[in-house]
Amino acid sequence: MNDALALPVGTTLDRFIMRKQEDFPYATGELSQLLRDMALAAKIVSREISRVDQDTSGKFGKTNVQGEEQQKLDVIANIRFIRALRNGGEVCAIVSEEDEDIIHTGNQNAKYIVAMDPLDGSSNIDVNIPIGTIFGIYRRLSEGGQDGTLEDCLQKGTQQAAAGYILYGASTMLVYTTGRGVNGFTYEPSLGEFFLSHPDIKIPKNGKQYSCNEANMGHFPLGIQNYIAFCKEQKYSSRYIGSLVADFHRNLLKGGIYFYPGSSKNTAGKLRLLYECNPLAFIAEQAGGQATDGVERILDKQPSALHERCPLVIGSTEMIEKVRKYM
Ligand code: AHM
Ligand code: MG
Repeated sequence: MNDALALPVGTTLDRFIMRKQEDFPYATGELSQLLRDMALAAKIVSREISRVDQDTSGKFGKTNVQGEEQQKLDVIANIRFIRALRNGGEVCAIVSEEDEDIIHTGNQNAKYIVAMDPLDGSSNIDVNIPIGTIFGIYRRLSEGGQDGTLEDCLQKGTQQAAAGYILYGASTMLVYTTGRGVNGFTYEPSLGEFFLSHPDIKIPKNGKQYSCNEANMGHFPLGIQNYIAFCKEQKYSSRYIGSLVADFHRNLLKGGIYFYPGSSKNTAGKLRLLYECNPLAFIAEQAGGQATDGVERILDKQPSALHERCPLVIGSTEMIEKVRKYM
């Protein structure tokens, strides 16, 4: 059954979450609370992004675990999400793009793990172009009463209890799934609420847009190069923002394909399995699309490290199947 059935457009996120919890008589409400905590942090980060001043603009002056230069907003978003999850009490451990090690929240009896990229699309932060937050939520495997473990964090994408993203664009949107369809909520800042705006999102089976960094074409696997040639023959449009959330969101609503393949320079590509590929793969599949690394379904991949990278091909089913033929 889909989550959105019987709930009208305009339903607040809080009410939506509460009503969905009522569908499960034995639900304890912890995942619901966690989702509300994510939404609270999203509102705060949305505000920080839209107010451009010296506290929020520009470089932070340090590099993160990936060796990438951090922007002030990367750091602010990381702090805000961690704080919301720590105070919310439902998460024992967090994996963040901005931190090398597992972040233990001190909530040792909490049941959930969150893997997140607090602010994705770093190169677009200071130029008023859409950026996003990506998150995947897992149930811990270890017993409560202690910190979450590495094993808790290195679960396959199939084990996600929920996943979502926040898009900070012309409007701020929260899109998430708990494995019963995908629903999108638009933030109304004057009211401080997310409202259901995109119930039961289904990605079109086919599309006419492809998104990749074509400057890297010469380093892509031959199969991908041939697929791009096919897209051009078909007169598809090339649409690449360079913010994964924004590119994915457009393709989700309109039909299309995004790829960041491995290359001769970086065989595993650029994107991170735990907090970029897995959450979006869960959403894509729940919306009727697909996600693969070119060989294997993303959600079936066994992670071996917190910040492991993996090639990503994601979007409309017929387009992914076509790429597979080329690969
Ligand atoms: P980030 O997590 O450092 O922001 O990197 C991820 C981003 C994605 O949002 C985007 O699709 C990709 O990197 C763009 O990379 P490139 O500039 O190589 O095309
Ligand atoms: Mg990222």
